[in-house]
Amino acid sequence: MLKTLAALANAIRRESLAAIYAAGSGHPGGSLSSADLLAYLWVKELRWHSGNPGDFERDRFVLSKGHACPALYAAVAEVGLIPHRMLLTLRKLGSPLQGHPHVLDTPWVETSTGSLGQGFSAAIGMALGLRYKGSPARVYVMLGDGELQEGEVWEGAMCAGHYKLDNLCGIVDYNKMQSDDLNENIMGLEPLRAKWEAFRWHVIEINGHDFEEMSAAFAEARRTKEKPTIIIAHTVKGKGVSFMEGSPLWHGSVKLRDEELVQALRDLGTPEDEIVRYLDGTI
Ligand SMILES: Cc1ncc(C[n+]2csc(CCOP(=O)(O)OP(=O)(O)O)c2C)c(N)n1
Ligand SMILES: [Mg+2]
Repeated sequence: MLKTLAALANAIRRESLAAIYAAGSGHPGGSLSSADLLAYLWVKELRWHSGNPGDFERDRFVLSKGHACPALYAAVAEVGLIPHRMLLTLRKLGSPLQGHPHVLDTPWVETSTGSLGQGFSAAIGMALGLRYKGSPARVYVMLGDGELQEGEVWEGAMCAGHYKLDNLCGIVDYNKMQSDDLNENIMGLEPLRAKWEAFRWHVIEINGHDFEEMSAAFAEARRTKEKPTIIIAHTVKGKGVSFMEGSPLWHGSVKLRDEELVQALRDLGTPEDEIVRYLDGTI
């Protein structure tokens, strides 16, 4: 099972980069840091019950760090909700796969996101509404660490803690960077665990590239009652691509040159004949 997840996350990374390359624009760094978590969530954690996005009892997922949507799109393609060939329409006019997730024509997008902080608030509203209606569905929301610098996040955190939303699970992609620099140089987040605890959340810290740790953390979140859970997932921005790892240059929105896509795909272990097909858009 774990090997399969690793292969799937690798495919999400390749497909995210190919889509950003084809679009001539997009955010690779935060897509690569979140690829393992998105693979786990979509394959192992989210329950779609009938498999119908219109099913009221489905678990909800909100990518509040909406700019990382190339990885979300690749993940939903991996679980069969959209065709793979659609991925290369990223950011094109008329495509459902816009540069930030948009609710139109994408039933697996619960709310449009991209303006940082807002998706988190919307997810909290969903969790509250589902609880009032007696639904067993859970709400999962992924935030960026730079996103945590938005004041709206902490208003939401206070609300979810106050209302004891134990059907809500937040995941922070803690890659230590936002757009141009380390968060610590822009506006420090630490002590991050203590902040969430102060807002009455149950806190779990994991390595966001380790599937065993994810499995235990999501199980613990499901068991936790009377509190929302936040999983602080330590990750590496640009994970898997040598020249992107830990470099703020690759946050986005970037245009990938041919040689950069080739190097990135080689770093991800892509066979040479497949690299050619990624370059000419026939994969
Ligand atoms: C309200 C708002 N302010 C600014 C931006 C521009 N912006 C897009 S991504 C980003 C940095 C986000 O950093 P982080 O949340 O850490 O994302 P990641 O590192 O996962 O890519 C910023 C400032 C935005 N999308 N929304
Ligand atoms: Mg970040």
